[in-house]
Amino acid sequence: MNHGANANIYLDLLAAGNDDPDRPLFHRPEAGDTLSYGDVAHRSQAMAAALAHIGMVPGDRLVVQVDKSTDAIALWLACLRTGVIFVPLNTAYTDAEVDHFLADAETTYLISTPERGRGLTLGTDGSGTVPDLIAQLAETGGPTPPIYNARPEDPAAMLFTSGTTGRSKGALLTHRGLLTNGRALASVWEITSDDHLLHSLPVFHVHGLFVALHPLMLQGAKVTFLQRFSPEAVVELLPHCSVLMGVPTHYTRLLDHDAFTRQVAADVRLFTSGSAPMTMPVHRRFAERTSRTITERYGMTECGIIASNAPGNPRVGTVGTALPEMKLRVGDGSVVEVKGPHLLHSYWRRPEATAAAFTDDGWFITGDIGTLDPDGVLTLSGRASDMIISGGYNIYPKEVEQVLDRDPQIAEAAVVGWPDQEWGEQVVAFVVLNADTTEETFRQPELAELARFKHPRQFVFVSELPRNAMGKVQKSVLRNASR
Ligand code: MCA
Repeated sequence: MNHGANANIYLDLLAAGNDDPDRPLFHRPEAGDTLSYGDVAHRSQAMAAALAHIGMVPGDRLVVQVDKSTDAIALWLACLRTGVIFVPLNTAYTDAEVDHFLADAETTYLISTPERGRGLTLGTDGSGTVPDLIAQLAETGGPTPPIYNARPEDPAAMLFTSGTTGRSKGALLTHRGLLTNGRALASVWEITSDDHLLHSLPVFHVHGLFVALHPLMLQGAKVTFLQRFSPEAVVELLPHCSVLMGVPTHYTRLLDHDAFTRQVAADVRLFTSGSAPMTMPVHRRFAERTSRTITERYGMTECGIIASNAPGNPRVGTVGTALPEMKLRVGDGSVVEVKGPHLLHSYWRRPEATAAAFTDDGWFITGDIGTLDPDGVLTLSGRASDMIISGGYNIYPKEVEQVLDRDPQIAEAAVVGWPDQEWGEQVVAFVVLNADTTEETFRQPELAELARFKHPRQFVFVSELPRNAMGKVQKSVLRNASR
């Protein structure tokens, strides 16, 4: 759609409501109601007025750590409307972790849950100081700010990621990048206004917030919006839906649930999986149970979705071909490199990190290892970095090691991922104890500053860590110790 000079993706995401404000957008099974495109536009407009009221202006960063709700989505849309950069954070992050991100984003604007009570608050049920402010402004009839006139390259959101290096950086994602990615996905996945997505992903990551929602909203389609993933809820609601997007852990949990049957999956035309590799046994079990295949796709916070299989005919074990407008190649050390309009603008205030993330000829270095077949089909085989992916969450070993190294019982520690049936990988800490600590006296280290999903599930005691001639810990030896 052409909105004159304004490249704000807000206009595209809610365009379906222009002619038909009553068109359903979010069906909310927990609340037992449905919000239309018009309702969501109205709510985001009221939230935009609230953001303007507290003094936020285009380019300001708003850190948001709230539980999943349609109001959280309205807040994302409100940020687009006002030109404020939306910075969503995992709800599992501790206050210490959030403080780090606030400092890095150079902002004091924070919206948290009513339970945490930090900054302004937004609950899942219309509670919190943000809804209170909206109600107050509605009474006093304050002004509604105009829709921010965005240039295509303006940042819309900032998502923290450690890329391949392990140091947290804010990836600035642009209006153009999000729009081209959303449109490309709608095209490759053949999303139409008749589609109905079952949404059970968290909305603080690119996957649940952009990959899942945008292609559907751009097409004026409908979304059944679950507050959290549970196999029971998915089994109940899936028969009414045509699309399900998940991480491999969602699919293993569904397969472990007897009520997930062939009938439940029968009318779903597209199952996608990403954020972590799907194993062949899970693909096989899924096909046996449902006679359907899971469409794997490949993405990254910095790039959105890079490659995907097509619905219906996925080449199982591959992540498909590059999306329209994206280019793929395999560079030095078999590392996958990409180019195209979806890519991040830059890392927030880190020009060196931005420069280091690209090759001299302008390709983004993903850090994933892969091969391209002559038809351009990409198969991933691993990562160049030590990053662990557990249940679709990225975990950086260094961050955990730094906390373990401060424990007086520990001389040194090395953290790796071991294969795990449910989580894909689980966090394992190899620990060399100090002379005055034994395996018997060892107590669980103090890890309270780290989100719980980063905590080691196992401690393995060793007398020394394996090192190469340069003195570098050989993580591959520790990873292979699980076999
Ligand atoms: C929760 N726990 C975890 C994880 N999630 N442990 C390891 N890895 C995890 N991912 C732990 C909690 O710390 C807690 O442990 C216990 O599990 C229960 O927590 P709860 O929140 O109730 O767990 P859950 O609801 O069962 O969550 C599991 C989940 C969730 C549904 C698989 O992790 C999830 O939805 N993951 C999707 C992630 C995702 O969307 N990633 C996209 C990023 P304790 O009891 O010890 O406290 S990647 C991306 O965006 C790119 C672009 C891409 O390609 O998609």
